[in-house]
Amino acid sequence: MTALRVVLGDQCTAGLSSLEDLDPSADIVLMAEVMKECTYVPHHPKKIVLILSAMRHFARALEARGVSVEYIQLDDPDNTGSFRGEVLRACARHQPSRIVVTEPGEWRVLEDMRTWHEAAGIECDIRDDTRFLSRIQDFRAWARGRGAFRMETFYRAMRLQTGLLMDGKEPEGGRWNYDPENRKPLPRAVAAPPPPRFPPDAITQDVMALVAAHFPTHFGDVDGFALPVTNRDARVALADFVENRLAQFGDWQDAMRAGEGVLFHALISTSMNTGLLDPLEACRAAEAAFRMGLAPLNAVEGFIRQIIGWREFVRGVYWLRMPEYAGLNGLDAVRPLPGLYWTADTRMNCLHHAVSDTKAHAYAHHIQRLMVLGNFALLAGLHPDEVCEWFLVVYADAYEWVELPNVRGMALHADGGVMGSKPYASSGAYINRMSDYCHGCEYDVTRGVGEGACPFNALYWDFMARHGDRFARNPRMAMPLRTLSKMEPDKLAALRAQAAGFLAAMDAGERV
Ligand code: FAD
Ligand code: DLZ
Ligand code: SF4
Repeated sequence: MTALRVVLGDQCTAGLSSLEDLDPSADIVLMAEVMKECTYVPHHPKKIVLILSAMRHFARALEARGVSVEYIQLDDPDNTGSFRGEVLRACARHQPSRIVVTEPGEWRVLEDMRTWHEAAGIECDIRDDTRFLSRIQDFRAWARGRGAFRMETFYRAMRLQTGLLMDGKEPEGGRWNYDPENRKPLPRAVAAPPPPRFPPDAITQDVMALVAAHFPTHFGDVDGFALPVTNRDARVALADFVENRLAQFGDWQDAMRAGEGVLFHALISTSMNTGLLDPLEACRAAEAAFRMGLAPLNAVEGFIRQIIGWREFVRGVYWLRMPEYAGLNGLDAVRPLPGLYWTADTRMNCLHHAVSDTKAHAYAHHIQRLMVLGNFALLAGLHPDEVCEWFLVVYADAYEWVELPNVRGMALHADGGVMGSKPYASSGAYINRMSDYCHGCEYDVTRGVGEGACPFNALYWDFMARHGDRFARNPRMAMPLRTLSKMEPDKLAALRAQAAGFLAAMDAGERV
């Protein structure tokens, strides 16, 4: 009785639920590089390299354990180009009695998977993804009956569930959340140790050549690819972070510096999202560093919160609210995405660096994504569909389950406040405080109007004026709205005219 066990590109995990009861003497694992997954959005070439190389390494690791793996390469002439096509082709070849698969990370793939059983005429067992700490049904049960549910409440439940940083039933140190201590600007004298690089082996080099040949027009390139593509390397990357950057992760978590994209961040999202690194293992390694006195509580709590809090929470929101979540546009934003998101050709130094880093590395850290790229999109009223697609394309860690709530919800506030109780809107002052971008900028961050004034300032007040009524009853928006209401009408009019002029120039394709 052969089972066909289908493993997707972001499921490169030895303990995957679909492999749990695998019988090596009878079962076949199917892994397929398919054109549809490479092009449903035109992914950054480094993202495609990461996934295809991780798949090839994982297939070898399974074979080394005696598992029969049917591995279909992208340029196989018989490759049908889709999961469905490859599953049906494998069923015709092997006549399995059933298909076993772990639920995917994207709604569109789940929809497709649900048709496999009928198309193949055999049972298709779609199993829970146990790599997450909170199952989809657990999150649903937790969310039921809560009008507004917040990450912080969920996070506390996850701390209790995992026992991470707990002192009995109380949080370690007496507080659940040390975020207020994690917003320090980075002094010039502080240097961040560079993260380790994982030079491509022969398998990765083959994949790089394949990807460079097939996707020459995609944003970015394969050059300099150095991400972990195996479980072993992902664990080396984690250990390096814990040893060299974790202790300062908290303090400088929100800081940005021109030319240094990673700073004290962990650079492990690509590994966790591809299945190469266990999120709980990452949290336990950080907790151990705290217990040994090697990293302070604010850093370790902050890191653990990102993983068992935010990462699990966004996935819960995604599966709870799909498919309608993908269409939400709560602030009625309609402006097309400007070309500068692809070219980095802008006078705004912060955006120039955030886009350039993204293009070079398929990575930008959280604050670059939220407070520069996302903030600008929010203030300028860019259409959520276009912004979401951009974020899905450009980051090596992007899958819809994590990208969509972060972009449509957290950054664009298009979900009516599910992901955040207030929009993450800010003027240039925030970027100036948290980075050195403004020093090298053609614009003047201290000015709101006139030639050379920082666009973020006028756009911020224009945003507040446009949406003031919507946020009037939101206590977290009281302060900026009070300032707005006290503003001289002439001053506000000048700021709004400045914003309108800037947006018109941007829409006309001028270099802004
Ligand atoms: P660190 O800053 O070192 O954090 C450690 C880990 O915490 C990350 O690896 C990640 O797994 C987790 N984490 C932190 N914040 C979040 C969050 N908000 N949501 C989910 N996990 C989080 N993360 C993705 O994995 N894929 C995405 O497509 C993605 N898109 C984003 C888009 C926007 C607009 C924003 C604001 C955030 C997005 N994030 C996304 C979250 C976060 O920016 C990245 O997880 C992080 O930058 C990855 O780098 P790191 O491993 O160095 O993270
Ligand atoms: C993102 C991606 C890419 C680029 N290519 C493949 C592939 O060729 N084969 C594969 O199995 N998976 C790939 N993936 C990951 C899938 O898109 C991912 O599994 C789904 O989006 C569900 O999370
Ligand atoms: Fe960005 Fe404004 Fe600072 Fe320039 S001055 S880097 S546009 S925030």
